[in-house]
Amino acid sequence: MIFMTAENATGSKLKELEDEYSKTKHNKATNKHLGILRAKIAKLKKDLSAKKGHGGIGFSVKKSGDATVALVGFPNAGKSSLLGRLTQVESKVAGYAFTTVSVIPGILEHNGAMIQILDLPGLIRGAHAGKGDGAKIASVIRVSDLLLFLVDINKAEELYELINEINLLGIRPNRQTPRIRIERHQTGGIIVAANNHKIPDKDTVVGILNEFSIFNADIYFYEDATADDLIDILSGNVVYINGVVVLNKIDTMEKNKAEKISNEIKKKTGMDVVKISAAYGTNLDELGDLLFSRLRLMRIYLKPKDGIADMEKPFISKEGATVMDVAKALHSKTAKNLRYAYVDGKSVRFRNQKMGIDHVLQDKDVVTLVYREI
Ligand SMILES: Nc1nc2c(ncn2[C@@H]2O[C@H](COP(=O)(O)OP(=O)(O)OP(=O)(O)O)[C@@H](O)[C@H]2O)c(=O)[nH]1
Ligand SMILES: [Mg+2]
Repeated sequence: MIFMTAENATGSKLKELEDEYSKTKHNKATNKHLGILRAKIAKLKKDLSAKKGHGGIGFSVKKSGDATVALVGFPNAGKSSLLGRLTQVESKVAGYAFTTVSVIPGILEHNGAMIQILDLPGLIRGAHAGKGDGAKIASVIRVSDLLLFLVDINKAEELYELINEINLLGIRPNRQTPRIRIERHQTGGIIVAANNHKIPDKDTVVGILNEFSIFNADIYFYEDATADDLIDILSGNVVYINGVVVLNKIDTMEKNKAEKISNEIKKKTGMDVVKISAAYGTNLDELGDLLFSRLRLMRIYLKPKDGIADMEKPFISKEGATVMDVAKALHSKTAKNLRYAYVDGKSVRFRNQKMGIDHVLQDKDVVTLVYREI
């Protein structure tokens, strides 16, 4: 006699739905059906991961520094070589695949910022379906601030497979959380408000909501959205992280050819692309600049009231930070006594302009904080 656990039953139901999904032809007539199938699949996955629980499935890694970047790539792309070049950390490099088997962190110091770089095992095709260490790798990727897609320029087309795999793991590079709001009620059915935005037809929206056991709700779309965007919001375990593309091993390719490949990727994906050689250390400064700006970091130079600014050691802050944010990060207790600041740099029109505590600073501003005398 074979006993089936609830988890097993959900798993086989999932397999059944995935099979049906892959067998169904995609066209206008099957759109709604496919949308609802995807919703069913997402709901089952959500139930499954809730049962398993998230604790303990990932590699353990402690975040440190001002921000964290995950190296994402197929085996042999050169992730460990790059980590070794960017940081002082040595991660085993070898001419065969699957050399790295756990997470190896290093710190890149660039523009005064400490950027944590995580070397990860190579991702493989089918990782989302539980092949290799997919789930563990995904758990680390999910908590990082930026994805660095590393591909061997000789196999540049693998980038698209890599992005696809990442999407299937519930990670959406270079996307924002879809602006959809769902207000649940006791009665009244489903009411859709889309204000002329392009969204799936009402039947599909209702069908998807029903799959997640929502039968009474007002749903507001604040922008164009697809059935998948709605499913992402409902399944609640999708993350939105920016990514950059790094083409490695350019030492093995003629310059014009490499340029052409890089331009094509830029055009197709809209992502920033840097060409490097991890083996020879080519263009690593350019890569550091890109990481710094895509992490939305900025340098603030602090100047004492009657002294000179420390141009060696900037205070690292996040884009959008105000004078008050900097004061708080420096010293949370004295921040309440902050009165104003003198600011020099891109965010002001005059030199040493007197600005209020809500003034938004910019990269490389020189700031003198003035506190109330107590
Ligand atoms: N020519 C050339 N070879 C490189 C470059 N970067 C890495 N390699 C070689 O590519 C192979 C794989 O490098 P690794 O750094 O181990 O690759 P990985 O992505 O960490 O591989 P896994 O840990 O197996 O996923 C090694 O033989 C490296 O010497 C480069 O810029 N140019
Ligand atoms: Mg490696």
